Amino acid sequence: MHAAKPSPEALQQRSDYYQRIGGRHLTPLWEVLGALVPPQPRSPASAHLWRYRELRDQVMEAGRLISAEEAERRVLILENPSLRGQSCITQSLYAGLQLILPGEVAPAHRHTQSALRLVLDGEGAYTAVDGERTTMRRGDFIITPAWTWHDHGNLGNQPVVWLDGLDIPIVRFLDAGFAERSEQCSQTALRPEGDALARYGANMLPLDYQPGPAEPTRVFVYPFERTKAALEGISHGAPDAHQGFKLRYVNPATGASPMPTIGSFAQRLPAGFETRPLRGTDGSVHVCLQGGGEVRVGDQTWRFDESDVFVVPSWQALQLRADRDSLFFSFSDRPVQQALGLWREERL
Ligand code: GTQ
Repeated sequence: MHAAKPSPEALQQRSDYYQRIGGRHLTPLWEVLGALVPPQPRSPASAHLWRYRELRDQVMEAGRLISAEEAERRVLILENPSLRGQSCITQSLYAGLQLILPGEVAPAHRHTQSALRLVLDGEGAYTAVDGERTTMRRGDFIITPAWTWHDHGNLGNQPVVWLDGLDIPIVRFLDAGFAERSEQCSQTALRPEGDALARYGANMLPLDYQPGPAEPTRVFVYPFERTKAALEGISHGAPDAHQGFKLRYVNPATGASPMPTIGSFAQRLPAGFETRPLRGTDGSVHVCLQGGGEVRVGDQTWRFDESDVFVVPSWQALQLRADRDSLFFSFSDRPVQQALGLWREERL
């Protein structure tokens, strides 16, 4: 049953009433209920693709205008075109393109926001996380979990560029942000490079190590070599119609996401393969690490090439076509939604 249409007088009375109660910081639910409790997600975010060729030119220009040290982090934020001024790529996630030039240092700091890096370009840089360095190579997935000390440096002779992904909007929403700068610009190495991967990432664990269920992994680098080998190793039989060959990165000690707020994935589509449309409640950010083809989000399509970045808003269907054998990295807030019982996916 639909209610009868109110008379103009009744509408005027209501509007006067809203005005009066507004002065007392009250507002009627019935005027906004549909928007507050929508039948399905209607993300204010847009789909968008950033071409790496253009991104690289823009960030190299920043390299001529400000040093990494002065900037603290020399990063161009990838802002969702429908969320300008909010420093986010989806409602819950931040992405940025970071540049570090030869000889530069991005000084050590820590914050309650969790960060990931996906290395795109150049050789010779490192990230140090809580006293251990890792050399950054293209395709490597590196994490700096909440409240870990981290600094970046470039000991080589090429500019190094990577994509940052952080949970900045989640921490902002929760008003739970803390940060501090270290007195030491570059952390002293407490352990040799490779220690964490050997200790926690070789299908073995230290005997006295008992991580909690939401604890981030001590493995802070997932080398591209290993990811590629895993994707090749599962590439037999028919690819999944909606995802091709896809794996999620995990904390090897728990099977949970490497960090509690950001889920991360690696995907391979064989040349000529086209996925069926797939949508999920987690808006996601994708990077093409190898190959090229076409991406369709809703009714928009783009060509993608190596190192291009694209964002897919919540509940918009994603379809990919690989013209060449293609590899993708992606991240989203899926573990948050799963922990809260909110995550849904639909195969179309
Ligand atoms: O490298 O620590 O893109 O603190 C934004 C905030 C990178 C970082 C960002 C950060 C960092």
